[in-house]
Amino acid sequence: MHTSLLPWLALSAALLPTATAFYPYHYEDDSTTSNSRRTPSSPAVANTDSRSITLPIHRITTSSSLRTRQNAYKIVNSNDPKQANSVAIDQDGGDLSYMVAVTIGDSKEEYHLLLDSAASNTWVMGQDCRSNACKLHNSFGTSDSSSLKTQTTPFSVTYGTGSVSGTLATDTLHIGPLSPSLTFGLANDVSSEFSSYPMDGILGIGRGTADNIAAPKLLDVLSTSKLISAKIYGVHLSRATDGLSDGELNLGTVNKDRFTGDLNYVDCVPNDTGFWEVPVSAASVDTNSIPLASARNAIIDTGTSFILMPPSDALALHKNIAGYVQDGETFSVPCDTAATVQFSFNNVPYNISTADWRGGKLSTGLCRSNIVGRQTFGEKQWLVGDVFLKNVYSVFDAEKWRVGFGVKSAGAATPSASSAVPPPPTSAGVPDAAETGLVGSPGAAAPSSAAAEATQQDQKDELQKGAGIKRNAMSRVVVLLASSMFILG
Ligand SMILES: *[C@@H]1O[C@H](CO)[C@@H](O)[C@H](O)[C@H]1NC(C)=O
Ligand SMILES: CC(=O)N[C@H]1CO[C@H](CO)[C@@H](O)[C@@H]1O
Repeated sequence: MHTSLLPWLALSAALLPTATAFYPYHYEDDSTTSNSRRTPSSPAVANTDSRSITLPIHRITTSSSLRTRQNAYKIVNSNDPKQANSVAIDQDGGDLSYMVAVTIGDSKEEYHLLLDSAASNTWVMGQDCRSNACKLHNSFGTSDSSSLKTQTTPFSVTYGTGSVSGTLATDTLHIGPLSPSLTFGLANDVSSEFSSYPMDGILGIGRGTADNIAAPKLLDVLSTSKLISAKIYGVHLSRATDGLSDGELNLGTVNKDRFTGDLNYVDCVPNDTGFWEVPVSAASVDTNSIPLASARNAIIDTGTSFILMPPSDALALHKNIAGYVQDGETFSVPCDTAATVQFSFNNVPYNISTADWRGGKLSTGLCRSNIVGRQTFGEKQWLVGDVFLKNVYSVFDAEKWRVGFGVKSAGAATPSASSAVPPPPTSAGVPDAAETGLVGSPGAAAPSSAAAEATQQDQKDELQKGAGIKRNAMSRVVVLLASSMFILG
């Protein structure tokens, strides 16, 4: 994974301005390869009774040697939501990947699928997949579920650095208390980049209509099978440092306990992309509004970790942060900055707390900014991901094609600007395959033998340790760009 940035940029540029789905984004540091953080040969036994500890997911060995695998990716599970028709949103412990655990058919195995609001493709790694990424993850197939109906219809999703392809299949998807029958992709070929992320597949909850998986979309299926009464969902993302493990996806209705006051609904812009794309009425740092040449839109994407905007916009924003330093498309800022970044929708301002947009500490003594200067799509489009979404309760309304934002209720803690500088979320870096023999998740600290005993305090301790790893100033950026060239035409 020690690929230089330029090829990535070139690839992503070549794909512009096609639509995307999945845009996890993390910094990669040269100095962070740490063998000690990974002991893939001795995974701890998962305590499958608890939803709130760090679980190494353990693939149960079956007949085929191909399937002798052990999934040691770190997942921080959230508690089961109290509201009906809801499911926990888990994460990687570093606020980079938000996932929903599902089971499929009569399989007892859990699959963690990345929650992707920017596309409607759903796929899971298949049992016949021989790609390295599949060997490292939980895979699914006919030996897992007797109700699985496979097809020969191929699907393919092309990413900036590779692709996922396979064939379609139909089975019952168990998502929280709901069990729709869904046609999804069974991936037989998965590019190596997926070795770096904990998810076993992707759960597409975008608005896309044209799509490379030619089957009814999850929201439509839930609606037509009368499992939900409205095509709407609400998202509350957990913040790892809050330690609340309270991420939740509310299907068919919103969770009124998650926000105060009314939802601020913003109509999606006319589009042909299938994005949840809404106009940004203003952006500011503290009280300084950021001068923008023209109106900007935000693509609201749960599958994107950070906030990506065209370079000139990112520069204009950071110019309002005292002491910022630009390094190509990335920026760093003094770690003690108290600047509050605000995005307004329908002229209602939403704070992005400092602890969210300000990332981990670099060896320069500065901290990264999680707002990156990269044009992902059009020059007016910002890709607004989890760094923002952690600060609001968000509602995706496919009945009226609008996105609602709610101010989070007390109880959903908001870190103050003065809270401790968070450790770099990718403290493990991406392990060097040559050294570890395994390419793993950026957040995939190998679970200790006492993982079954792990508590949130343990996780915090581990994160603190990660913070102590010497950082290399010249961090690089690794991007997995999902193109919907085939998805959205
Ligand atoms: C947003 O940030 C500003 C500046 O720090 C602060 O004055 C204001 O109270 C914050 N608003 C909310 C709702 O937290
Ligand atoms: C607001 C909105 O949803 N506009 C359009 C988005 O794109 C689809 C497909 O082209 C249109 O049908 C919507 O009207």
